[in-house]
Amino acid sequence: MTVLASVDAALDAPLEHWILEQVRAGTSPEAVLRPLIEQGWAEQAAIDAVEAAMRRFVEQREREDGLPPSSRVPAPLGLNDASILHALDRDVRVVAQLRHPRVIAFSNVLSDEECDALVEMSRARLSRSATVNMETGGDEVHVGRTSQGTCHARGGNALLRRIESRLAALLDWPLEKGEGMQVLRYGVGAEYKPHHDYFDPSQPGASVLLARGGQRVASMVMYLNTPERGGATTFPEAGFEVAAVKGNAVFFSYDRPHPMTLSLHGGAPVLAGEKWVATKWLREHVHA
Ligand code: PD2
Ligand code: ZN
Repeated sequence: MTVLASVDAALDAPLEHWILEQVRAGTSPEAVLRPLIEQGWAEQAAIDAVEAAMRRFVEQREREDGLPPSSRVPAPLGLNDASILHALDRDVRVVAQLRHPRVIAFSNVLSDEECDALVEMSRARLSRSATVNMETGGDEVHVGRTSQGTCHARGGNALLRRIESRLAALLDWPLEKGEGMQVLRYGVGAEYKPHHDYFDPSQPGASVLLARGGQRVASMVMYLNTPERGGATTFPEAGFEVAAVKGNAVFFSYDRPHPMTLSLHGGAPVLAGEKWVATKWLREHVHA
C-alpha cells in the first residue's frame, strides 16, 4: 500500500464532500480520519487535509455571505498562557484577556519616565483630534472625538524607537508594520465615541488608506497617566472596560474589517482630571 505522507496530498472531490458532510453531522474527528488512514494516508497528512477542506468550506461560506477575507493578526499569547512576557528590555505583565473580541490588558508596558516623556514631547503639538473621513481617506474633526492629539513619525527619536521596538517584540509584529504613534489628551468631559479602528473597505476613501500598508489589524492603546475618574477604554458589545492606569495598555485585534469581530470600542468620558494615551495601530503590511 502506498503511504501518502506529504502534507500537500489533496482530497478528491467526492472524498472532500463526504468529509464535510461528516463534519456537519457532528461525526467524531477519529471517524472522519479513519477512511483516509485506511486508504493509506499518513495520520498527520490526513489531519492536515481534513483541516484544509474545512478551511476551504468556511472561506467559501464567508465569501457567499459577503464577508471580507480574514487576515493574520498579531497574537502575542494564548489564553491561560504566560503571565509575564519579556519584551526586549522590559517584563510586561498580562492582566486580563478576552477571546471574543480579542482583547489583552497589560501592565508595566511603559515606565513612568517614558509616559511623562511622551506627554511632554506631545503637549506643545496638540490640536483637536481628527477622525478618518472614509469618503475621501483624509482627516476631519468629528463631534464623536473631543480629545486633542498629535502623531509622531515612526522612529522619530530614541524614545519612540525604544518603545516601538519593545512593542514589536511584545506583540511579535514587525515595527515596520506599525503606524506612527498617536498621542491624545482628553480633558474633563472629552471622550472618543465607540468606533472601529479598521477602515471600512466599502467606503470610497478606503483605497487611499489601504494602499499604504493594507488594513489595520490591531490596536495598542497605552495609558500615559491615571485620570482621577473616568476615561476607561470600553468594548460595549462585550460589556467590558479597561481602566486607564499609567504604564498599562490594552491590545485588541480584528482579523477582518467587520463588526463580527466585536472590536467596537470607545474612550469613555473623563469625569475628573485628564487622560493621556498613546495609540499604536498595526497594519497587515509595511506602512511606509
Ligand atoms: O483613549 C482611548 O481609550 C481610546 C479609545 C478608543 C483610544 C482609541 N480608541 C484610539 O486611539 O483608537
Ligand atoms: Zn479606537
